[in-house]
Amino acid sequence: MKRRPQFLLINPYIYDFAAYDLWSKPLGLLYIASVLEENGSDVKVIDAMDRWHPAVLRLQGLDRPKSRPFGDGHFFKEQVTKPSLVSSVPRKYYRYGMPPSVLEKEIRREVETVKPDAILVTSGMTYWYQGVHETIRLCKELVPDVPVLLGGIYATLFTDHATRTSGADLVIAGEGERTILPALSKLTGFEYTRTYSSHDDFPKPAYHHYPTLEYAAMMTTRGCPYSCSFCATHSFTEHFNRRRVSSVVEEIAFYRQHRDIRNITFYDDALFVNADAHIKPILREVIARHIKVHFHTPNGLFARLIDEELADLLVASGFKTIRLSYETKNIERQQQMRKVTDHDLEKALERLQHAGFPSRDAVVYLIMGLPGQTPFEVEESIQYVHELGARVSLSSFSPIPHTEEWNKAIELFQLPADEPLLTNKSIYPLKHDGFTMEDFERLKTVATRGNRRVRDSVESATISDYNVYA
Ligand code: B12
Ligand code: SF4
Repeated sequence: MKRRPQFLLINPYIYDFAAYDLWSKPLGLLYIASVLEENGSDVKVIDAMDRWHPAVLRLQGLDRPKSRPFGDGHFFKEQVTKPSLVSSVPRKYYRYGMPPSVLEKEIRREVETVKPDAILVTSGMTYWYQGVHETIRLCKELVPDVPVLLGGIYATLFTDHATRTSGADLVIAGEGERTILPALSKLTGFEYTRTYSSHDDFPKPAYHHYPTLEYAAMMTTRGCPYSCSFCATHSFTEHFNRRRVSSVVEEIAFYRQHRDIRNITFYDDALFVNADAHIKPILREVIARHIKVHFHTPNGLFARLIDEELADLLVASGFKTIRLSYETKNIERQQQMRKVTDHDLEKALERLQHAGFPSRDAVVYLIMGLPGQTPFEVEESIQYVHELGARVSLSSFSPIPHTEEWNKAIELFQLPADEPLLTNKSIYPLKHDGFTMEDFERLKTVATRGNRRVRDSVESATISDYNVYA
């Protein structure tokens, strides 16, 4: 009988100035896990960022993590010395998730039970690459003859850096569901013949690797039809595409019925695009089938696309977290970005309020620190959002490779083009001479104080202030 291929998949721990489990799951790695399983392979997953991991709970003397009512919560963290490159940033630096010694034990246990044919490591934000490199090093120390493959966001946006410095045997950029089988065939000699023609063909992400799951992240679309100057979405998925309504509803129902999941978060970049053919029928079906879940959208939604019907459906189907992209009050910049106007934002908030979602519970994303932007512009934008009765989440701009703003920032601020650490949103501000660090801190305080005023303006605010970026 033929031996089944064995793979170990790892989501590394991270280093950062701040991090929070805002419904964070390594969704891409879980898709790859299920593709491998569907094609006759055995898979083990170690998620070093799982707050429910027994080894991480043991460290803290807990039997369950302290989550908030919707399943989000703080990661386990330990303060560490800042890398010299970022030592001038006046903030503390932490490692979040499973400590390296614990990860080592977990890997050791897995590879001693069954030696894998390959280890697949994912990578999140570009500036989290240290944890990725350390994880690969660990794997190479423990099982030097097992090939390590690296993919994910860092691997896609800094492919050359990852190839040169990560220690992985193979770095694969972009979506992995279609590329992983041919790559593994070549590397291990196993024969995989299956090809996937559309996103609807992909099996459901492999959440069965989590014994306890408080929430699930999902994607109903891939890519985005717009092309904002600071966004790298096109590097992952070239063309926007939607999954079938029935397959999305099936997935939501599955999580509710088979895993008792009550919180679902959408990772889509463009959830509301073609709403009449996509999100509206999905939500109508969720309502008709009485699937009782809370929906959350940590990514900014396109305010212009929220009409009265969509606002009603969002409220009736159980949306609890709604974050809207607005970015700035500066009209010239709004036109440049071709995104959202004041009118769009006002209408969206009005329609949500009318449908029963109070403006004080909506969070509006503003961008801070774009090349050419001034602190005054940001302050004016904050004030405007607060006047509309909504809360603000400030997203510090950081340049991302393969975007228009990256080219501008590299030139303007003479940034080294090959150091992912400097793409951290807490570091870039130091390079921006239009903003001082004090400006950033002051604006964050203005936003937080205003948010508190908005929240406290009515006694029964329902969503707590989780401005993780502040
Ligand atoms: C969802 C999301 C979030 C979520 C959290 C995601 C999480 N898992 O924790 C939230 C909303 C919290 C978030 C926050 C932020 N985000 Co974000 N986010 C995304 C988004 C939209 C989707 C990521 C995702 O999960 N995709 C779904 C899965 C299916 O894809 P995937 O993980 O990439 O995996 C695929 C491939 O990479 C590959 N793959 C993955 N692993 C492996 C392994 C192997 C071996 C192989 C072969 C392949 C492979 O195959 C997978 C399947 O196709 C991306 C944009 C995008 N479209 O990618 C931005 C993105 C990653 N975010 C970005 C940014 C800027 C941010 C913020 C900094 C915004 C801000 N200014 O505050 C914050 C930072 C948060 C922090 N703690 O520091 C940037 C990247 C920044 C960077 N320098 O890395 C992106 C690219 C968007 C952009 N603007 O261009 N984000
Ligand atoms: S910022 Fe949003 S709307 Fe703009 S290209 Fe990226 S995902 Fe699309």
